[in-house]
Amino acid sequence: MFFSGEFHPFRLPAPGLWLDVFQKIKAMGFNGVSFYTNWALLEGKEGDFSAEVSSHLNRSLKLRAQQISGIYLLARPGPYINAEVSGVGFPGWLARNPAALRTAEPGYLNATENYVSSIGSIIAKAQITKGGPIILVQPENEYSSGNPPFPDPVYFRDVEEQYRNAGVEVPFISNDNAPNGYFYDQGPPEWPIYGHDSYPIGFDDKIYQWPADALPINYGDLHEEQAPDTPYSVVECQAGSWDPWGGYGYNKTAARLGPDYERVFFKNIYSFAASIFNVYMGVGGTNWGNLGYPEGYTSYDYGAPITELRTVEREKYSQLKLQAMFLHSSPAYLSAIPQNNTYANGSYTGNPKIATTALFGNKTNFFVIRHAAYNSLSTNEYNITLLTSKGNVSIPQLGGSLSLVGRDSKFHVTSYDIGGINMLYSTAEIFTCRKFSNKNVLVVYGGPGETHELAIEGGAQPTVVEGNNDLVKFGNKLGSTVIQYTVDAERIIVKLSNGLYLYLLDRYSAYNYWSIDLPSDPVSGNYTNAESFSSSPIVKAGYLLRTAKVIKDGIYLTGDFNATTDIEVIGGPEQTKSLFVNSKPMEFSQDSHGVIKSVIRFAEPKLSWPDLSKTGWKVLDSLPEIQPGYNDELWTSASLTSSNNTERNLTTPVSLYASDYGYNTGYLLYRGQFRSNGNETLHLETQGGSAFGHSVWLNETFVGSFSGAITAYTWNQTFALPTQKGQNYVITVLVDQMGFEENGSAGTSEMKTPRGVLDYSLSGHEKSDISWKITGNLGGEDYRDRTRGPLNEGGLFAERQGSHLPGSPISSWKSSDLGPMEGLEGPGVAFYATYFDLDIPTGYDIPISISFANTTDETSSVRCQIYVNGYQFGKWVHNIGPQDIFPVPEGIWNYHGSNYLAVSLWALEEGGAKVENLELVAGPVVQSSYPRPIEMSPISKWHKRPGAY
Ligand code: IPT
Repeated sequence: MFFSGEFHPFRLPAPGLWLDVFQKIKAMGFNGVSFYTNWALLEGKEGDFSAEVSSHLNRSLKLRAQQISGIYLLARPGPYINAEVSGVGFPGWLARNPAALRTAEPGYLNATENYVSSIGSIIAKAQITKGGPIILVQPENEYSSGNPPFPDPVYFRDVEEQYRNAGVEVPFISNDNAPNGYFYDQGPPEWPIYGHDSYPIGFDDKIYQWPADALPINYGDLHEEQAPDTPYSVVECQAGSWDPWGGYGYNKTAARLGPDYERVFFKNIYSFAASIFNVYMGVGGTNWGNLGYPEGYTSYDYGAPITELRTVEREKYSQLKLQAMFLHSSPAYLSAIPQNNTYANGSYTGNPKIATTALFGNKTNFFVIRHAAYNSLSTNEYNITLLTSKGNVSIPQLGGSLSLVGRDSKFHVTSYDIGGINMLYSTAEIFTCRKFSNKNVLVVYGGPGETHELAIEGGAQPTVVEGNNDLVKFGNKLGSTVIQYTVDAERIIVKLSNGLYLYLLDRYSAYNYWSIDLPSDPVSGNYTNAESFSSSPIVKAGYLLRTAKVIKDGIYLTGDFNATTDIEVIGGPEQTKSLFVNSKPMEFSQDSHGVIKSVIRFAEPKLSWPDLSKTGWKVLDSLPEIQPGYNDELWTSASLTSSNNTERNLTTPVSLYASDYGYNTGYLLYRGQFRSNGNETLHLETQGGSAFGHSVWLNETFVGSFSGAITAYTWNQTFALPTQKGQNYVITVLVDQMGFEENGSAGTSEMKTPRGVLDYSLSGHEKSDISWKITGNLGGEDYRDRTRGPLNEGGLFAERQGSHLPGSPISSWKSSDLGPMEGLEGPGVAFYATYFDLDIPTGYDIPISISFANTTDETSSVRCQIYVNGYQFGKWVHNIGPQDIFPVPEGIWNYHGSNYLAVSLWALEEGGAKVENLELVAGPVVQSSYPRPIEMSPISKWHKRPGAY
């Protein structure tokens, strides 16, 4: 089984932290990671695949996934990826290509060729056949709807062909957006393994509800119809959601798609014998540097099991660990066959309120229990009759009944192997089990207060060695020791005379248990394999355990701790004499059951960092364009009288679509010159996507703004211009565009939807009376900053000058004590910058974010962008929100030296604007074994930019 989490390396541009993420995924019991690559970031200029970025990717993919973490990879390079990135991963220059996107039109396929062959050969070098971690490749993405000739096998074959030509030899997998069955009948080896998405409760965070029919109970049947000969593959199983501008924030998302969702919805998928299962997202990320799509803001936390801050504190991380570890511990699951589950309500229980679906193996059977009304909040009692190696057995045997409490779903198993001991059945869910040389250990869990029963074949004598005796009943039936107990917050440990230890936990205590594969055979490195698994220790710890190894008679563990934590090594090699945690020798004691006990002490780090109202700021006017005498000689003249853009017919004498001139990212500026007739009103139509905005000046006079609205992708506005007849004027328009649109339907070209000024009129004039110039980022597609890539900087004066880059000579700028907290008294754009040192203690993971929170004024129209050491790490649209706190990873921050923080502030209203509070805030602090300092991301420095205007 390939059990993986989706992670977008390009959303964490600090490769020094990728291994951290891989280890946290591996620690959940997963063995895989699925990742997209983003064409728009790799080929910002047509024909110019970025070598800088690619060498990075190449090195990082191979080393970090494979070497230490032992994670297999599914590569999803697109070229279409969706992924809530600008233009679905399509570079802006594609907007000038008239070919229909995602079709076999040569214009489109040729445009993709350079990217696909370049990324394809990077992937090829990192394939498992070449000793790398990549075992699967998904070409395209959700080729699931479109204009005729959709579904076009010729096109799909062409995309595959491109990857094969680049040397990709591992199997392909597809990703239908639902089980539509496209191309299922072709199948491997030439066609991909058929895979699909599952997003059962959608993306609308306004409601915390599970609609009545949202549990996809027919996926198993569809798989049988569609692709029975291929492994059942859910390439994206919803594990969170994007959140739109003005949304409710990711903590709500995480709650809505929380541990109860994982229990009910994921177990439903496992009941179909999933072989390839990828949760989307496994890890949150950041839409830094304008890489996001228009509907989304900077954070792409997604409410994922691992947060954008890389913490594992969400309960859904722990819950998912229980599930993944169970499957990891259950090789019998791999060959179990889903039964005819059409009539699940009442089956096995006779209780119509309970639905049971089954998977039968050679010996071991698996049963998934849920409420018939899957979203029921009530408690349903049941008794159940299950097929075991001793025939049908009615459970519980020792009286009473079982219960399903609220939104829950459970696995019951029968005839389950615990290292040579047959467990006849268990209604408690299995976390893991191991056979060590001196004992067998089974760790099970249940909901608080529930009654569970399990039966171990043979007549072994049970003894409660820890916990409340009164909660346990023993019996001897069916030639087995039957144990019934009530789940308590205090664990119960039962020892059987056959050497089996049962750890009976409640779900929440189970979250503290870990079992990490030992490194094994050097050929597979740390990849999961039977040998490493069967001997890997079971450890009770706390926040996170990362790695385990055994050297001679010592056990070496690494992990992260957020409190002083008791450690118990419950099972491991028999002859252990010493324990090391995070390389430190620990106090060592072993009880009569062979359990090693110790304690790791948490020491609060001393934290201090600068108060941003005291670092001393400098300020630059970032709108010199409205000053008299401003020279726009070096700007691009808007001179194209036609456009290849297929999404909108030109209604102006010359195109003003930004991408027609190679400006594909960030802020856009226009200057229109005209001679006045003394009585003008200007009508303007701009387009920038959800939450975009614009401001307009006549010479240095502000004439108005559009502050943005969630549903306003386009805006029409009329301005009375205070003109005098016969004078020459310049109209300056600043447009915040939010990225290119999506392109979900093949053969359409929505991605090309233009950005910037669409149309205008000036009363009493021909349109041609205005002559326009345009700029975006300096150089457009010949972008200057090869390190941070083509999207990071937009068209603000300060950005064109590179003033966001460290080393920028700010000493010549004006001083501003409070910087952005001083702000502007009228509309305009200011650019603030400050240098300060950080000295953060090593040995800890201390995520630092920039906070704009705690403002009293919720409505003022102000847009800020923040840049840390040159990387744009936040786009704050105060009047729309919801994001006020912007995480910046270590590695972008320099935790042990100088940092350069810059903030652009665009005040859109007459009264000006300021940031009330700007501070550095720490996320959850953990004492961490992850090697620090973190390797710095490439931080190229400011130098005077030739040709900057
Ligand atoms: C699925 C996309 O494949 C993925 O890239 C991402 O956009 C995700 O949606 C939503 O976050 S498409 C699925 C909604 C059918």
